[in-house]
Amino acid sequence: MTRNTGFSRIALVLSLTLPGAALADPVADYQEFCAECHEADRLGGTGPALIPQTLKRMRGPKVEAVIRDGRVATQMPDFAEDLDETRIAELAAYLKTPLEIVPPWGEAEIMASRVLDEDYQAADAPVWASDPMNITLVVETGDHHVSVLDGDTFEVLDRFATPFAVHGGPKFSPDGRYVFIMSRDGWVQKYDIWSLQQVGRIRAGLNSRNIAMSGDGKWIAVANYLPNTLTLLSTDDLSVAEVHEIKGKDGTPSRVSAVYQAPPRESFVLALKDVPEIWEVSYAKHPDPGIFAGGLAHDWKIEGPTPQDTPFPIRKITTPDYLDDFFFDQSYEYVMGASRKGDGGQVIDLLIGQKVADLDLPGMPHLGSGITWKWGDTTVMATPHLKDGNVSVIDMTSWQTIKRIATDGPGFFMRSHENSKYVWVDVFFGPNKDAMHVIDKETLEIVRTLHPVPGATVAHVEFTRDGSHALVSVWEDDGAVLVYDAETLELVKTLPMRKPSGKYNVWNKITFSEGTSH
Ligand code: DHE
Repeated sequence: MTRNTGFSRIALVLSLTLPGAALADPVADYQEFCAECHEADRLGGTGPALIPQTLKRMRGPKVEAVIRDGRVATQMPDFAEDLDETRIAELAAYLKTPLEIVPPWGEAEIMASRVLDEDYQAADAPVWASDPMNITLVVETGDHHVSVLDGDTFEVLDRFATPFAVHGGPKFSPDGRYVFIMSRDGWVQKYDIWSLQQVGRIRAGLNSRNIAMSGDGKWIAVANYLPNTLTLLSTDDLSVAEVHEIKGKDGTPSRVSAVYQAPPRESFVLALKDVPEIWEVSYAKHPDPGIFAGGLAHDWKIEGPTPQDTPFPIRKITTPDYLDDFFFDQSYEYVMGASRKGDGGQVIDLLIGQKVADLDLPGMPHLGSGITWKWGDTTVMATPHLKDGNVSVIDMTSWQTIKRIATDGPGFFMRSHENSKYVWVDVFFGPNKDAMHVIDKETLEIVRTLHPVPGATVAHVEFTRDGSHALVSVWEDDGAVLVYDAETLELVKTLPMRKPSGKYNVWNKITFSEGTSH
């Protein structure tokens, strides 16, 4: 049990000085009212972890309001009758203080968290008659579920519970049969789309960013903030293949900003948040010894490894600036990174391991949702800005910004499809959050702005396999997925959903469609 005695002392001082606060002892209140579901160490149990790393990231009502009023569509009850406003405020403040001791979360602890469903039965073929390549998943953050949609009829084939607070894109196995879903509390869930059943789940980190699937479909890499590690899981049975501690070349520990796969390079590439380095982790059968010193072929288990060797050797590249999020060109040679300060970017050539260009990218671009398309005789990459109302369009040959498209406010997500002449971008923040811009890929002009539900946030778009329909989230508790004809931009169907966020089409994802994020 982690008892934060420092906080108890503060609580004692407060209780002696603040009128009406005589009984406030947040540590005791936590143990009495919260620990049963969130565990004595605040790292989560049936309820999520109650630590600043998780709470800071959660959108929606403030912590105080959740304690007082409960959280709709979850098992979180209201404590208005048990706790007065002072005790609620102090309890919320306690939850926002970092843990004094982060418990070890290595291979043994991760493996102990693994649950494989006993009643899971692998089907020989899909138990439904839809096109397996046109299945689309909808993450419903309102009540932490995923809906499995037939991408032709838009019928819901299944709706299953996910771990609390899913973040980032789920990753499909290369054949599109399995999907792996990550939550901010570090849980990785494996679900079998053919049999519509969960296979199991494992807690790969205590607070995590995103996951990546290896090109050969054998490994899942989990980027963690807490602890400072990268966890590699076998996709087969979710067992731990390796836990890499993340420390820069000078020994500074670091969080991982994001990890993505680079299939032609047979590697994962990750950016470090607290050290100006990017790492390349090879999962190749025979990693190039000139680049990945200490690497072993993957049949190492048969041969027996020597202790200093690893089947996932790492190459570390020092970068001129810290990278936050990043984006690959279609050849996976170049990494386009956004600076942590959000005032620019850089291009790193992975072949030579050096910066080759600067990017004019102010306004905190959200590169993780950038997309590319052919434009004249070049390819452009476009990304929304999180801090101002612009979309930057960059020529991927010269690395120059060729256009900044003014939008009605900062946006989060962009999407297109090879068969569509339009790019869709949302206005996630501010008074125009109910707007969705449609941009012509050729003229780079906004040709239509949709306001499907006045006042309601609309965000994130995914296309069907053939690009004929665009699915838009009405990101509200009583929300919906709106299905548009992608050519005429007419609404053709409304699917009620609980605060839908991202949507992910099997085909677009496993073929790395240029109109979708990777
Ligand atoms: Fe995300 C993807 C980072 C906040 C919803 N977000 C990503 C990815 C990164 C990222 C690096 C790409 C990972 C991947 O798909 O493998 N997100 C960040 C942040 O740094 C930021 C700004 C702050 C943070 O909280 O960590 C952030 N993200 C949010 C939200 O507040 C969102 C809107 C709501 C939520 O559920 O947390 C949110 N992020 C998403 C979604 C994706 C995502 C839905 C997947 C988009 C896709 O189409 O692939």
